[in-house]
Amino acid sequence: MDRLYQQTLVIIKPDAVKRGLVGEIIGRYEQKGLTIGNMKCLKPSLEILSEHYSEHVNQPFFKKLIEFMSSGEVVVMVLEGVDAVDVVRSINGATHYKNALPGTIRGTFALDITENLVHGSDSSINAKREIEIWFRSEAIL
Ligand code: IDP
Ligand code: MG
Repeated sequence: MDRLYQQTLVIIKPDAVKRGLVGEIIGRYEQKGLTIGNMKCLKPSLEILSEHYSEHVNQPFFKKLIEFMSSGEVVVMVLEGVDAVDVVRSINGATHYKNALPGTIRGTFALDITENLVHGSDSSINAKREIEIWFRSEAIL
């Protein structure tokens, strides 16, 4: 398989920020060799979260997810590197804490289905879509 240089979108969720795990989580991506292309801290609106999670709009957990994600500050990052999309998701671990392997971020720190510390794009196409959503209004400096 070819090695693809990719960008992916990571969100460090409000539970991780409240628990003081931002440095620990960013460190795991950096140790793997991924680099930070862009990064900011904000309290997301319901509108931007609805757009980001539009694929889940009909899921029973949607409202709880959006409320949780808007409950505090998050750190939004573009991470770059070889196969960044899949590498980030393997560092993050499985969505459900019971399935997340020890050593992954969720396997180490999560005990809740909703509050699972991190988001990582699930494909290169979605990474592009999500980067556009979260960073589109940036001024060109
Ligand atoms: P992912 O974050 O691993 O890509 P998705 O299936 O895209 O997982 O779900 C998005 C987010 O919605 C999850 O990270 C989690 O916070 C939340 N979520 C997913 N499934 C459930 C569920 O069954 N109950 C409650 N929350 C869920
Ligand atoms: Mg997902």
